[in-house]
Amino acid sequence: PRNSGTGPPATGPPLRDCQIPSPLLVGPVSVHLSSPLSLEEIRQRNPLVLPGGRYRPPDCEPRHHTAIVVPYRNRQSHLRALLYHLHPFLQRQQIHYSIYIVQQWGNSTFNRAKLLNVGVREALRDEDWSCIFLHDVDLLPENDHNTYTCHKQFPTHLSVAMDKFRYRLPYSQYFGGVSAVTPDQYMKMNGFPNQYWGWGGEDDDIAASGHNGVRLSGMKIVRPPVAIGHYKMIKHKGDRGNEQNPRRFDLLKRTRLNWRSDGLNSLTYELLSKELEPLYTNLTVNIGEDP
Ligand code: UD2
Ligand code: MN
Repeated sequence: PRNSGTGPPATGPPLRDCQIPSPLLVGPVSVHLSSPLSLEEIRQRNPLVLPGGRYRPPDCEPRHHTAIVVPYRNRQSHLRALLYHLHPFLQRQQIHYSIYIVQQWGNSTFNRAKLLNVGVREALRDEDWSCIFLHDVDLLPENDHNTYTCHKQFPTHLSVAMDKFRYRLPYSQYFGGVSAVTPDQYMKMNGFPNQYWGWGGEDDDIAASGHNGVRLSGMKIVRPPVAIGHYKMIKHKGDRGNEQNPRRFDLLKRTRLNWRSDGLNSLTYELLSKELEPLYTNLTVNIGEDP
């Protein structure tokens, strides 16, 4: 069907499928980080983006439906830089997409993985997304051949070559930064762990614990070629409220015991608001605090 909820009404003949690869791709793009534009200026440059940060290609039927989920607190300038780069990037890929900013309410210790769980659950209430991206706010993709779509069988790790790691994979089980799962893969993993408060470990919990990553339950991780998976990370210091988690090493030892009971099936939170901003859907959520 032409419509899955948010598109314009179906009138006239059906659209033809979007071409693969998209004819709009340009390959490497230079990502400059100096003084990002205002949200209003970014909105003006992306006139086809609908409230909530939604988009579908106007002249072909998209083959991919991707929700971008961003864990977030207090990173205004990074958010502007991300929206500035990501909207045109995704439009060139001719994907049907929406951007969700999952904002942790209050001052308790930050919990990236739990925010991701909230984002996945809330995004799937909106739409039958075929792919869900888990995206740090400070990472900007530098090549639009790195498509924001999912592999049918296996979780994908996209940010394989970042400037901060001198454009190499830092270690083979690394799963941080930008990754993607289908809803099925996500269910199979029982989502992400909810118990990692503060910086570190939560990404390794998925990929690096034991043989092939127990949480991956037999799945492996697929990656784009290093030449394509280039990202710039906006330079930043550690945030207040996201200090290194000293318990991460102990938690990682227990993944094998815990993963079936800690994740999607144990997720609790209170959604405080959901606002359809011009360039993104803003979810403000109370996820509690480190017990
Ligand atoms: C690395 C990983 C990241 C995650 C983290 C450990 C890279 C590029 N990324 O990021 O995926 O595994 O280590 O937890 O290696 N955030 C806020 N506000 C805060 C704190 C964090 O919005 O106050 C969000 C934001 O989206 C940020 C992400 O959490 O990009 C990760 O935090 P970080 O950027 O401080 O950590 P970093 O760069 O070491
Ligand atoms: Mn970062």
